[in-house]
Amino acid sequence: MTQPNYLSTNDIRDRFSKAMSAMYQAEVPQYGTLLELVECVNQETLSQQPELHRRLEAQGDLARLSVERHGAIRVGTAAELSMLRRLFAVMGMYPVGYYDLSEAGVPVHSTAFRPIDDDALATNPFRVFTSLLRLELIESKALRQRSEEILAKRDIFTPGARALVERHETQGGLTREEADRFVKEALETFRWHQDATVDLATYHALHDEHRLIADVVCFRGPHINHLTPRTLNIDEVQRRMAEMGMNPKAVIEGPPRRECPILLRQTSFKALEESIRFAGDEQGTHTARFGEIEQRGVALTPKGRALYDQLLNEARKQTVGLDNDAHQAVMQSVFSTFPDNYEAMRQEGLAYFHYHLTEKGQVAQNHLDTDIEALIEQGRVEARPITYEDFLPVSAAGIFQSNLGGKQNEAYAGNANRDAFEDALGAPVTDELSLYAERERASKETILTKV
Ligand code: OOG
Ligand code: NI
Repeated sequence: MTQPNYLSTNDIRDRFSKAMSAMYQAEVPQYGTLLELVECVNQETLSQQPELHRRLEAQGDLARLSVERHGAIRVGTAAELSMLRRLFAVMGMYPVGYYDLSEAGVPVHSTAFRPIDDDALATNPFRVFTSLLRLELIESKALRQRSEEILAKRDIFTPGARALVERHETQGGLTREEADRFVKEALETFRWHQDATVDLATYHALHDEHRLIADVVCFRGPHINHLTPRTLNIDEVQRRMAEMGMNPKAVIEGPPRRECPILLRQTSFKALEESIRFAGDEQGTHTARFGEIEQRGVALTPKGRALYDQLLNEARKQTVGLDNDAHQAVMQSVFSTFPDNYEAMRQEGLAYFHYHLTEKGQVAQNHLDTDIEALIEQGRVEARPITYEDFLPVSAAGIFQSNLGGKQNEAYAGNANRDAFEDALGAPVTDELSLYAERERASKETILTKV
């Protein structure tokens, strides 16, 4: 229980995500343009699709849509990652899911810090995809040691942020005044720095191994590298991005366009080359920050996810080198075997649903039926798709690569190590599928106590 004089973790997260969005807008003006575009397309989509409007409103997705963002950061050490875990906990964000990017040739593994409860997600589902650099995968011992030395010298948190995290832990919350200070101090960790901590030669040596290593090691902190709004029509945003002077990545990642969207579709505009002052007053550039958009659909069960993975693999053999239109056409045809209708997905156990009483169901209490299917048939219970709140490793790899100049290193592959990640984090990551299953189960239980 939050004490009455403490601000709720939901409020702190909401304030922080808005402050982060304002900071990124000031840092990367194109992000502001992207927000406007997404807002405009969302309004158009809602007025063209009244049924979608009704459903999003009923399930509380409409209110959160305009604030919904995810960000991404990359850190260099276990100490940084575990301190981030404590910092995000102040905002009610917890590590969910393990993503192995070594498979895609990127030397990191990741989790997403995000809210978990229905209420928290409905208030503001702000998530941060957080990657830990895996220096152990770098072949050159000299480079590895040099990186470790550089990272050991930095503290990515302000003393004020550290003190407030501790205060939250010992007193069980933060007062309004403390929360305001916390938001300000915590934001510092994610700020962009035009000054690198190393000289240009060191930067180049690390960059030659992998651009990501340079991005993590050479700066004072884990600058937020993108902040992603949620759109209701990603194909339309992708089309208009080019018209508005943004340079979109070639294809939209994830499943194809459908009547009933599943999981997550994503695209981004390419990273910007920015000028950097290196140690010894040398000028250079670094490319890290980009813009991204996402469209979210229903969360899939293990069975649905297996079907998705199988179809994605089939399609990948046929989509190599295709432009977006051709890519989407192949995806559409391969995915035609994935039922595109919520009732079929529900009947076949492919997706998760939240069950709730309809108006009719609320009126007609105390009847004997305790069978959910019968109640649905009688119009007393409705099943709403649960929105997917997580990420997709193959899509994430595509996003990394399009912004890392396409360079990948196959030598990194086959190195999933969830135990090592959890050791560094100082806590286990929660399995994302168990969270959806639990929300579905709890919604059924609530109904059965009411009928
Ligand atoms: C993270 C890339 C992954 C997503 O939306 O899948 C990601 C990064 O580039 O640091 O953000
Ligand atoms: Ni992203």
